[in-house]
Amino acid sequence: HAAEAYRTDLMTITRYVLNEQSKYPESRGDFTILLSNIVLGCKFVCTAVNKGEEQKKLDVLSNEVFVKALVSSGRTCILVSEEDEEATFVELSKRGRYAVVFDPLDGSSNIDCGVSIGTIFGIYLVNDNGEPTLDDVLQPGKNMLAAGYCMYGSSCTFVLSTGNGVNGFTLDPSLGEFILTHPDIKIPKKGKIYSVNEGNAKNWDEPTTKYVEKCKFPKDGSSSKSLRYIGSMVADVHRTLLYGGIFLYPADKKSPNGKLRVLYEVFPMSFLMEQAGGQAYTGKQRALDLVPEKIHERSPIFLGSYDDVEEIKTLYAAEE
Ligand code: AHM
Ligand code: MG
Repeated sequence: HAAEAYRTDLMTITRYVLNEQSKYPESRGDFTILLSNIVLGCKFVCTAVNKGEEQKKLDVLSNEVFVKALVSSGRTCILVSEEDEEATFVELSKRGRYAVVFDPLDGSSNIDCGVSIGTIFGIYLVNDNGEPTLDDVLQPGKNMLAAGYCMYGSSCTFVLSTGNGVNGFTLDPSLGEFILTHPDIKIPKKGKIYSVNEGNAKNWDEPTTKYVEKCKFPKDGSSSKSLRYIGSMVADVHRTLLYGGIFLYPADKKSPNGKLRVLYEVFPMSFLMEQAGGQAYTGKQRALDLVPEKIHERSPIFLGSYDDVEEIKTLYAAEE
């Protein structure tokens, strides 16, 4: 087992990224520095979550920690956070080549009952001629250079893709380091779980309704799927990535664009799914092809195992 090999030869996340970057002769080590600042923010949030801080405080604290760590890294030019209405443009003296989009603490309504929550992020490389503008982040998700999340659960897990597969790292609290524990994660081609807020069913469109009906009452002799829904995207997506199946946050009559945000929820998770061999679809197109017009834009999303997402695509195609 590959993870076993690292028991004494500790593959920390920094070492992993340095190895990856050494494949690119033009690499200047900037990405490694940027990522270690994201990791620092995640370690802070992990500790704060474990101390049992209340939601309001944690939301604000987490955002501040990430913004400060990212700006001081000297490697960023634009930041988009779910917590801030406007994008942050980094002052000239601290400016670097990367744009980072993130949700510092997603699923935070779950904090007070101890359910797993997480940080989600995506990274773009920005053209460094001229002033950075919003257009530098209003790019399709397929242009992301890297994406990931950190889940604050029974252990603290960091899942990362730099566009070359997906790897999972677990925080070793005694070392204060994320160690590679889940090398080269691949999502099962087909799963046995569907994950959706069924309380919204009365407002769903036809394809979503048909799909969920099929999960429960399959007519082709296959067995029905199990329903698992935590209501915390990082936890629901993490389970989907490891066990397979499908996660849905569809459009409905009340929310025609669903609930989840394109830049820092839909894109990073779609990027990871594709990198793990799965798919991500909006109901109209491949999620990573979407071109956002606003930084806090929302989109419906269906992501997970290749075959399961293929089924929902077929149902939407039949509608047209
Ligand atoms: P948040 O950014 O306000 O925390 O909301 C996002 C969360 C996701 O983690 C989760 O997938 C979704 O909201 C759950 O929504 P719902 O409660 O409508 O099922
Ligand atoms: Mg969120």
